[in-house]
Formats: sequence, C-alpha cells, structure tokens
Amino acid sequence: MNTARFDEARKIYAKIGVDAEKAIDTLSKISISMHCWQGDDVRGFDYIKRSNTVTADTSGIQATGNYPGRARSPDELMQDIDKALSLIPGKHKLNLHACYAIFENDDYADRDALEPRHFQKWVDFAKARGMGLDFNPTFFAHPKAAAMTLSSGDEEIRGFWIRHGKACLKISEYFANELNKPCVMNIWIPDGMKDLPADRATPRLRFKKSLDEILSMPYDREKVLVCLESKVFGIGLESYTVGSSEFCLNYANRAGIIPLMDNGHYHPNEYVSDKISSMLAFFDKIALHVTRAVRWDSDHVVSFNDETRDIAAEIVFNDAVDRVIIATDYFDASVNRIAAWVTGMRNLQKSLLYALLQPVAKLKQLQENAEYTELLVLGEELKTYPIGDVWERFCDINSVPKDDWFNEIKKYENDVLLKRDVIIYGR
Ligand code: RNT
Ligand code: ZN
Repeated sequence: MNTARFDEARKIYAKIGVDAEKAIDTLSKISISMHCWQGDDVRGFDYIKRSNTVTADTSGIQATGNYPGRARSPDELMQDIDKALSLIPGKHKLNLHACYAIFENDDYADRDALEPRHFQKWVDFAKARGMGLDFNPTFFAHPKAAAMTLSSGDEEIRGFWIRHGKACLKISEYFANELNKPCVMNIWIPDGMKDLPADRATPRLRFKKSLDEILSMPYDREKVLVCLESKVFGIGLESYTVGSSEFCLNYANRAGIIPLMDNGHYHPNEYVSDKISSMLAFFDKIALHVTRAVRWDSDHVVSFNDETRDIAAEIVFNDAVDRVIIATDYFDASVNRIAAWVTGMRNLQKSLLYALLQPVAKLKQLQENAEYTELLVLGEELKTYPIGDVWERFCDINSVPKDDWFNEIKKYENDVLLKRDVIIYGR
C-alpha cells in the first residue's frame, strides 16, 4: 500500500479544511445499484424459451455493437458480474430486470406469470456475495410490447402488463425479505409514437390507470421502493413518449412513490444535476439512472466528466447521500462489456469522491457572501488537487487495482470471453 502519497494528499486537503479519510469513509458507504444488463446487451434470457429462437426481441430498447463475448446464459452473466465486481471497489447492489428470469427444467412462465422461484438463483448469487438486489419489470423485448404496453388501448395487452407489474412487486418483496435489504423496483415503459399523435391524453390516462391498478396490490412500502422513470424521446418514439417527465413526476408525487431521473432522458441542454435540489425539496427520496448521453439517450459508458461530477456534487453538497438512490444504466456492445461495467462504475465513484473532497461549507459561504470571483478561482483550482492519490487509497482498502486493471480484462477476454461459441447462439 502506497501510504506516502496518500499522506501527502491528506495534508493538502486538510489545508483547505477537507478530511480525506472521512471522504473515503463516506464513499465506502455509498452502494450503487449496478445494472446487470451491460453484460448481454439488454437481452435477458426469457426470449430464448418464449420464442424458441436465439434472435433477441429488441422492441423498445436496443444496444449497438457486436463486440465478442456477450454473456449468453445465467451462468455466464454471473461469471462476468463477478469479474466486474472484483475490479470495482466497495459494496454494491445488483439491479436485475424481469427478463433475466431463470427457468429451470422448462419451468417457463410468461411475464405476467413470473414467480419468485424464477429468481431464486439470483437470490442465491446475491446472498453468497452479501449483496442486495433491485428489480425492474420488463415492459419491452416481448411480442406484446410491439406497440403500447401499460398505455395500450387493447385491454388484453394492458391487462397482461398490469399482471406483469404486480408479479414484479411480489418478486421485489421476495428479494427484500430474502436479502434483508429494501428492493428498489423501477417502472419504465417504452410507450410512445414515432410520428405526431392526434391524442396525447388518452394513452397517458390509461398509463395512469394501469399504474394505479398495479400499485393497488398490497405490498410492503418499507421493503419495496417503487420508482417511476420518465423519458423524452427514443428511437421510434421521436414525437411522443407517454411517460414524459411531467407525467412521471406528477404521478410519483401523487402516489407517494419515487421519481427516477435517467440523465439520458432529457433534452441535450437540460441537466439532471440541476434538477436534483428541486426534486429533493419535494421528495423524501429520489432515484437516478446515471448514464452518458452523447447528443441523445445513447447509453454510453459513464465517464468522469462534468455532468457525472455535477450529479455527484449535488448529492454530496445537499447532504443527500441517504436520500438519492443511485443506479447505473448504460449498455455498450461495441467494447469489452466487463471493461465498460468497471469503467462506468468506477467513474461514478470517482465523481462522488471528487465531490466528497470539496470544501463544501467554504464554497457555499462564498456564494452566500456573493464572493463569486473567489468561488470561481477556488472551484477551478480544486480540479488539480490530488484526488488520484485518495482514489488509490480507496482502491487499496478495497483490494482492487488502482489503474492497472486492463490486463486482467484482457486475460479474461482471452481465457473466457473469446471461447464463447458465437455460432451456437446465433449471434
Ligand atoms: C430506457 C430506460 C431504462 C432501461 C433499462 C434497461 O430508456 O433508461 O431504464 O435502460 O430499464
Ligand atoms: Zn434508465
């Protein structure tokens, strides 16, 4: 362990009133909900049994790229998650989607009939690693999601997805009970229109009714934290999304559930970092999907960039580490998927550390005193403070490499990923 550099950095931070050890301590307590879907390009496993084909159903969502080594089975995905976690410092949660149900011995169930037992292997996986699980109903990648889901005018289809939502509440409660940690269950639907709608209201009113019906099912609100995620635009949904920001925000507020903001789901000049303090003024808890939008909701790997750092700063400066539920959401199939996981998670943690190493009280005081010149100068100087040495310490404490981890990825790629037989699975 290189203590000399950390000791030096600690002194430098102490001079501006920042306790680097405390920052590390706080960072250790922040657990991020890592999305399982980076490992297999958001395919899940249920399509294989449903359609008896290996062609993934990409309705509603799509990853681009064909880097070799995608996880094709639960075992492969679990193995890849383990590899990623071994290079990510800290203790995190795993975020699952309903389409990752594991059907053993042909115990197949469609989305509306999923049961906790279809996720038992994930519970075992999480238990063995002392992790919590979060959950998402999957309202996409399914023949019944080809048009609308919870906002559908077809009562048969709408009913199917309501039953799916209810099944997922039950599964989420099962996760919470088994793992003794609340389960965050996030609802997002891909409903919308490519071209101009004649009636924007009716689908939204149906979505509202469907959510009411799902949430009318009794569930333990302490154990299952239901979120609703909005969106502004998507491929094929260029003109209209049913679950817009206003819809989801108002619904969450009225229903007493948690609003979820994905920073890829807003107009390019709209920043989630700016929204956090407003949301915290009205909600006890809010949730985030941290991603990187390149011009639009492109789901690129999270970078240590201005917006990630600004989001982290809002969480820390508002003293809201316990009120903001942080999850990742990106899926890049054009690079090594495990490196993508690790890079994004670590960048989010680095951004949190960057915020935790700021002299928050001092900066706020400068603003209050209208000393804007000094505020600007100090903010810019802080950018070259020795955060890298503190990050290294954090990695050391957690027994993960600081920067020399790509070789491990390359080795894993050669030993494991490149051996996956792409032909059998019809990529
Ligand atoms: C899609 C939403 C949603 C999904 C995941 C897989 O635009 O961001 O969160 O990415 O549920
Ligand atoms: Zn999202």
